[in-house]
Amino acid sequence: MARSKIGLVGAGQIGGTLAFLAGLKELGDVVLFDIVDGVPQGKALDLAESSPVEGFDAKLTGASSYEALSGADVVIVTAGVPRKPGMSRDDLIGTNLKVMEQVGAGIAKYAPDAFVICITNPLDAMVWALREASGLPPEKVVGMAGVLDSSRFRYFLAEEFGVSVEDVTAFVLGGHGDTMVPLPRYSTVAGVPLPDLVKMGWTTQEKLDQIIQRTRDGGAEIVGLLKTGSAFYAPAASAIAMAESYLKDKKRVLPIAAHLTGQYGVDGIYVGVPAVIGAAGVERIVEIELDDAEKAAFDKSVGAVKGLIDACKAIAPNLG
Ligand code: A3D
Repeated sequence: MARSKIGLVGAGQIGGTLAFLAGLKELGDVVLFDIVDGVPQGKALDLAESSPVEGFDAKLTGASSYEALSGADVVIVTAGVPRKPGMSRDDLIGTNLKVMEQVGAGIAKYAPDAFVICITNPLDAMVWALREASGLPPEKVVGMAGVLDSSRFRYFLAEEFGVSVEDVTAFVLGGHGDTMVPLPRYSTVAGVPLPDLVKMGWTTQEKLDQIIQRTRDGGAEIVGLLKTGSAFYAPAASAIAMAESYLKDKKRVLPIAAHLTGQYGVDGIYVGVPAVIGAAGVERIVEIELDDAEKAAFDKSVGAVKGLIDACKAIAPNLG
């Protein structure tokens, strides 16, 4: 059986880390594409030279033309610009929307059968634009945000409780970052929901609220420390989990930005919800009942995403 092919559009901080993780996990051959000539080629060669030491077999190549994506099974998009201190994700719209239009056309031409994972910010609007520009089926185009947001939440909770990160699960809904909606009653330590853990004295409501706020601000915390760009290790690991579930038909239930068609009362836009990812792409959206407070927070998040999409439509009326 031929190896799978993974196309990475954008060979920056996240792109390089994606290539390394895809190699280490032997998910398939990797093509790194970027508009800056030399960078994808250099990173691919450097990574390939690590393969004998790490013991993985994968062909890693760099390219400056979309043709290199031909026949890709998975395409992960990080092309565009990241934010710098003082910028919000939404400040990136002008630049990154144009990039999504180019990338969408490239994918439509050379990799129309791929499962596409968008990481470029502002995520929920850029994945919508990428889907529009590519014309691919909505179940084959998704955004990575929830896996990262919930991973940050899980990490902070595991630290607070002094337990393994593996035994902490988290359920998040909504847009990426500032408007994400964590659902404590569906987030657990080994199946015990967070509100029960508060009752059991494992933590206080106040501490839990602080952790939720730190999770929402998780991206900004890293931007503030790095000063030259944004997080890349955890975002790359999160997208690789999604790619692996598709390539191996694992049917993992992961929080992703998915195209909704009426679920949660939302139609025609991308919002973060838990979904089953398997060989067909997004195979099922997990729709739970929300209480009034959760619904209000979710609606606020959806409103923010709609605002960004309207801004995209104003800049690029050909989309949508
Ligand atoms: P960076 O290291 O700057 O890499 C971006 C790469 O895109 C650069 O190498 C550019 O040369 C390349 N590029 C720019 N325009 C094009 C184009 N038209 N075609 C192909 N390549 C192009 O950034 P990064 O890797 O740190 O971040 C990439 C994106 O991910 C940014 O938009 C970030 O804001 C975003 N991001 C999202 C999350 C989420 O959780 C959603 C987390 C972290 C970063």
